[in-house]
Amino acid sequence: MKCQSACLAEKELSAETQRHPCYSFAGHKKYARMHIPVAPRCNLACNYCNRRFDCVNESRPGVTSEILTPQAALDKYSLVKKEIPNLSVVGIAGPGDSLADWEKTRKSIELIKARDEDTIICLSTNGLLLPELAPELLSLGVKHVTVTVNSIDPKIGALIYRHVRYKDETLTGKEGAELLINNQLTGIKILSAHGVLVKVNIVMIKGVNDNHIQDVVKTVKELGASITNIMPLIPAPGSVFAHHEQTSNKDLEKMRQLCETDLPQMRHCQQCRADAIGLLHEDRSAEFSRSEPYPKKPNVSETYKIAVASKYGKRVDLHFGHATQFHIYRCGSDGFTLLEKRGVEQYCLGVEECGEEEERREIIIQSLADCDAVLTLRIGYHAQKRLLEQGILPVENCDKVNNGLLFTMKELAQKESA
Ligand code: CLF
Ligand code: SF4
Repeated sequence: MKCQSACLAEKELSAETQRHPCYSFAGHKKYARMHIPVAPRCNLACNYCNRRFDCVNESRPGVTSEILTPQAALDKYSLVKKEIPNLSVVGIAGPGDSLADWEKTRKSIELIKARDEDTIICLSTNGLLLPELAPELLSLGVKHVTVTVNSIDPKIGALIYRHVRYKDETLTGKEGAELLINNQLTGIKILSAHGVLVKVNIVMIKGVNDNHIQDVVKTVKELGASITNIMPLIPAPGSVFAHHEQTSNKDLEKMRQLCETDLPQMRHCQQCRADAIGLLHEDRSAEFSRSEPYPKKPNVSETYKIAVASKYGKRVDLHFGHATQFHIYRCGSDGFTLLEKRGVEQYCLGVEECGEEEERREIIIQSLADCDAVLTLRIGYHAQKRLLEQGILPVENCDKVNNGLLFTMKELAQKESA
């Protein structure tokens, strides 16, 4: 895989960073990370963000994470560490900005460091507060920080950020973007000069900053950043860029190739959730999500048919593309009834080898044509789009099936009343 040669050179990494699954390509197959969702607040308004979802700078638009107090995050960490001994990193990636909610972030770091000195602490931030908080990060021993820098030109920044909230003032347009960019670049310089490995995330937005990304990479390189992670724009429903074209993998890869002459490129990013747990390619957050009491029966007038991607019918625990069968439920005000378990592999048998992703996706979608909604742990942008075109609502959730069904019914009822 290309990344093997293009990521940070393994032999040059410290023993600690070799255990970091995002910074080390080899490490991502061996070591797990856990995100603790302790920081819900944010001080920016990015046009690709819908605050119902996790911070898009490090995550993808998905299911809003539960919020934990620092103490609850420590308790959860202790539980996860018992179950996943190869857990090496605790990351704070929102669901807002880790520095905008500094007190909670700081407390969480202190608690986890006191429990396990060897656990690597990692932060992701929009960088607005970096210059003032970098000294604290250094004294806490944080050595891995991700900063999202989408532009170094305030004119372009003004197209990406609606406003910047700084010291009780709200700045807009070029003025806001200029302040943000200055703080991001100053913060990267301070951290890098003190031995922190700074990863810079860049959201590639077609027609907005795509012709400017090489300049961003060159600039952050000069300031000491170690690696860049160019990520596609995934349009979030309800955001300003909701209808903006999604960045294609082809364009993304072209850009990474251009930029890797300056800095190593990360290619194994999963754009994970703010409460992700496990190996990067094997999210186990559903296993550790808080058990909510069984919800009351829904108060809806309609009856819905909902397809659920679930291994055993207990939790919503499968990605749309990985599901070989769906549990089909009838859902109404009288509760939920399992109608059938519908295999999707059988729908693929007629297509030779069923190897084409698009073809397989289409077959699955057609097999669910009688459903009102599809409930999955995760679902890709194109599958979501196709389902919506068919009048089927895609819903992401990582709870028990019953709770997920209730959530989906509310979403369906809301859609109808909109
Ligand atoms: Fe989390 Fe980010 Fe730290 Fe990794 S994730 S705060 S650097 S521990 Fe990793 Fe996930 Fe991609 Fe982030 S795969 S979204 S790059
Ligand atoms: Fe949303 Fe993250 Fe931007 Fe804040 S920094 S507005 S949470 S994408």
